Amino acid sequence: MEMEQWAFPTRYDQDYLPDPGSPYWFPVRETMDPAERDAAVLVRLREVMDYAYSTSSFYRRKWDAAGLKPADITSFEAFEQVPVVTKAEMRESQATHPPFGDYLCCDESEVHHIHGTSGTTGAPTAFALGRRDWEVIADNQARILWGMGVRPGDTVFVAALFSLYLGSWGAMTAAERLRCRVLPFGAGAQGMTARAVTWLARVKPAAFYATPSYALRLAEVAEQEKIDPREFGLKVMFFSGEPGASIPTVRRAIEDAFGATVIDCGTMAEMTPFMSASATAGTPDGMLLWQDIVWHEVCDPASFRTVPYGSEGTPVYTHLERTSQPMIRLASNDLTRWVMEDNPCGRTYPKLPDGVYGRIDDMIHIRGENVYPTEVDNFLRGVPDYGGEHRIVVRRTGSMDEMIVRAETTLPPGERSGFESTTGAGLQSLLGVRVTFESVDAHTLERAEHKARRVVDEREHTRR
Ligand code: 8LQ
Repeated sequence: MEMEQWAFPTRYDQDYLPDPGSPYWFPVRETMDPAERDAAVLVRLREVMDYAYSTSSFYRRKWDAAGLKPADITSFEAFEQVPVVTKAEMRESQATHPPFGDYLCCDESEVHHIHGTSGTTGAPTAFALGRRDWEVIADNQARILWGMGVRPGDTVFVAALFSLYLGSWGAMTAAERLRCRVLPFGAGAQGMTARAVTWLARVKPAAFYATPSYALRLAEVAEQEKIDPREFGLKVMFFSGEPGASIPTVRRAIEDAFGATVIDCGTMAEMTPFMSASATAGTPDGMLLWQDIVWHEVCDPASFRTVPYGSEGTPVYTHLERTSQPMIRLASNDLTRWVMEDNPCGRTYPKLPDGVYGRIDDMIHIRGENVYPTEVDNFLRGVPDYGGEHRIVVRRTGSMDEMIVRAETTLPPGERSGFESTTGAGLQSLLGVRVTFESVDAHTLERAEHKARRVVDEREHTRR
């Protein structure tokens, strides 16, 4: 079967646009028999590995040590033996081969954008994006935006940080390729959220991109400004960067506030085109894995072999088109569950029905139980009189670990005892651990302008 513009190295026709009536950008690729698609991907995996092996000492060293050659990859079973790449290895490679590491597979003169981790601790990692790669990224993400229902001529409002963060730039370049009007508004500067409200009300864009936390923040500020966010007239809101768009109560809160379709997307900045995991207009829940753009595996976190559909594991990602810093089996350290079922939109991709629910490192281990911070978020958002923000504090008192959930409420101080006892008891039965629940006034906990950080684990300090 002929797949549209399927080649490596990749170069897409920059003038191509689908038939206006088509829900698909590339109808064949998106709806083909998954087994046939996988067969094409397997050949591509060998090509990408061949390319990386011949252009980077990083991959050569790594695969030589594992005793494997690109030509050995004749099955997915063989591919699953390829050792994963970790963030620590990339940091190490960049320390010894600054600034891009010896996994840069193209000439430095080809680098078109530099982005990087915004991590406040430890050495930053630089992302080098090649000139041709940037064009291919734009094309792929335009294709995914098309799947979300965004169309040429639509105004796309980008309300995320324009800095090292790749999310905003990735959304912008995708919208440009789709022949949209982009409003690269940004976020994070003093007073900018109130101005975003004004601009949204004036411009009435069709589409909006941000982190889910920031969309909720924006809705609060709009309310303070006496503007109903539904008046913005948004059609599609797409999110990446953190869990939220697939957390049921968070998703509902955004849908209710803005009256728009909420779409979850996003893998990792290193994996740009990071939108390769994304919902669509016809399958708006969860995220589809667009396997012909990036190869997504969900793996056992110890063996890094794929788990069967229906099971939970950690995503491992492989670029199929990048020639600058191709990631081949990048370990995400996130958690998800994948399924293969008929998607209402007709795309034959596997799906993450609950999105990515968090990072393995962020899971709280307390008294033999594992607590996902997203479970707490989901629960609290469903509680009447919740004020919209909370913190989870874990500390050690004597020899016991203690978990304190501090949540905002809109109730006045004298009328909170019912709220406190029911919410505390509800949390305790949901999580299976003892919880000390406290309430605080609404609008007193700081809101995230980017990705929310709600867990304060004081035991980390005790250990050090
Ligand atoms: N992460 C990113 N997107 C997520 C999602 N939709 N659901 C749950 N967790 C998500 C530029 C893109 O937004 C990707 C991005 O945020 O890249 P970063 O900054 O490298 O952060 C990657 C991490 O964000 C992932 O590993 C997830 O934990 C989270």
